[in-house]
Amino acid sequence: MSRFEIPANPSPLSVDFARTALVIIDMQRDFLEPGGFGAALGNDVSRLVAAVEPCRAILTGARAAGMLVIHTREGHRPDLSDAPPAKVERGPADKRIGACGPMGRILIRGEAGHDIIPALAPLPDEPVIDKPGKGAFYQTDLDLMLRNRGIETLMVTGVTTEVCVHTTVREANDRGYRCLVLGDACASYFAEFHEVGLRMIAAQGGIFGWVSTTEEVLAALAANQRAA
Ligand code: TIU
Repeated sequence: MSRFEIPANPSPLSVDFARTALVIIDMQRDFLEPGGFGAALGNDVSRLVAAVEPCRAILTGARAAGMLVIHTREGHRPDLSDAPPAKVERGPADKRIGACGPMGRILIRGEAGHDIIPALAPLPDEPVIDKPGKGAFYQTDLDLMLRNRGIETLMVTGVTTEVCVHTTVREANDRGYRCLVLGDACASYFAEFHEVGLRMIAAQGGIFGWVSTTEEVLAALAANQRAA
């Protein structure tokens, strides 16, 4: 038996772990460390540190349970051919996507800043989705990957709550996936956007999904392990 009821907002969610994937959004050095894309946008990147330990805990739990784990990275080809000019041409030229920073070219695949932070490094058999946009479904094979494995529920974590997490949850909602967002495993550069972003997901009876915590899911995974 792998079906468990997870306490969540706005209501408990019945989850079949065999048909659930953990999706960790953009826990990249470019967003979490000084000198990357997040900092170039004028943000205090230290605000995202809060999500690291919860992400690590749920990643460990998901791996132990044999769940599908998917990592995403936002970034672009070195020639910027997949980067819309409207996205690139913002802010001062020396801080734009493709400009050179202390972790290499900003938000460019293959550069040090584009890597996922070492604490959450993907294992060789865990798919990594490289996405050119905010949403993990846009111009990627994520939907195909999930459907091939019969996934119906996504546990979503990562950064930032109101940007790439929100966009991905909205895309997933429209494609028929149930989304369980682990609020403590997400973070934003803006405390109020994080809080309101989570509220927006669960409002109106769960208009985009459900919001829970790492602790609640780890408790259910432990019960799942005992039942196995
Ligand atoms: N700026 C910001 O909050 N986020 C992004 O640009 N990308 C993601 O959220 N990953």
